[in-house]
Amino acid sequence: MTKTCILIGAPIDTGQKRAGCLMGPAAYRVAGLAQAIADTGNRAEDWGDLALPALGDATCPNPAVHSLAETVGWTAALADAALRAMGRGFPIFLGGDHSLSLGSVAGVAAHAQAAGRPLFVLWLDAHSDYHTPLTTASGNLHGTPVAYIAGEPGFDAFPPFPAPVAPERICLYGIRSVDGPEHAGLLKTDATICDMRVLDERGIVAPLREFLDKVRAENGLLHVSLDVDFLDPGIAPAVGTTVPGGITFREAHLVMELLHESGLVTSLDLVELNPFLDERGRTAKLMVDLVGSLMGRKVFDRPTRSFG
Ligand code: 6HN
Ligand code: MN
Ligand code: MN
Ligand code: MN
Repeated sequence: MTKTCILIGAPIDTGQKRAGCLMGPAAYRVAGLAQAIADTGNRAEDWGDLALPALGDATCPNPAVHSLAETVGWTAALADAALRAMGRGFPIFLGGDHSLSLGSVAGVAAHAQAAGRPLFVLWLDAHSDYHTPLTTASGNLHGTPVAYIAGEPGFDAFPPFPAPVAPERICLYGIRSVDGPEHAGLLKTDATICDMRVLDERGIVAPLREFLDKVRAENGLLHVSLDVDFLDPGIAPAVGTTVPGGITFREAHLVMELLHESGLVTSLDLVELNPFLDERGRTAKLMVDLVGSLMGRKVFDRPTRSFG
């Protein structure tokens, strides 16, 4: 089925401390995202970049937390855009750091609730991003979206999450860096944790298929959040939080190909690209190629599927 991809730029870098992620949306456009989508026979509609609304007052008892008012503002702007875009097509959020998912997933969740369908979230990341504003030691709010999405307490400064996603509908896939408080929080949930130990032992396909089967069984919507640091730093250097031992080039494409084949994905975040750290655009280009695979680009188009 032909999809209309709606590109929504979110030039955010206040969710962490290193400058540069705000150039992400521009880098994706330069790397040819719209054309890569068109090449798969789908449509791309670019809504341009969102702007940060006027800042309100926001306070947090954890003194480490910074840029709270900015993050709350972006969250509201993104939630609004996400809800509008879900009514028209397949939104692709161009970050910007991962704090953008506080808003993108909030809007997607509001749409799912209105549609009467359960939302599932696949988090492709080196990190679990399960801090709350109360537990983060770095104070970087890009480390918090999964806890917000799951409805954890501690987000008083933020709009209440519209329809929290039950942790059993969340899959953290590729993780290899989890802080103590995140670990403690996650242990209390039944989120699906496909950390690198699991993927090394079982391979990348079976655990992903199991999660996709659950989405299908419940006729769910599926939001995919793709953090650049999911990928091994050797192939994707343009991110401020590299962690060794990541997903390889072919594994990443295979994940995207399986997601395409499932037909289940309804929205996507591309986050944490810092073009200032890139090498001749290779990370931006890889992310664009991965979107191509997610949208159906194939090396060899078999008339009938002969595997799996
Ligand atoms: N990301 N856990 C670390 C922190 O500062 O809280 C890293 C967070 C990384 C965030 O992956 O989007
Ligand atoms: Mn992340
Ligand atoms: Mn990460
Ligand atoms: Mn931390």
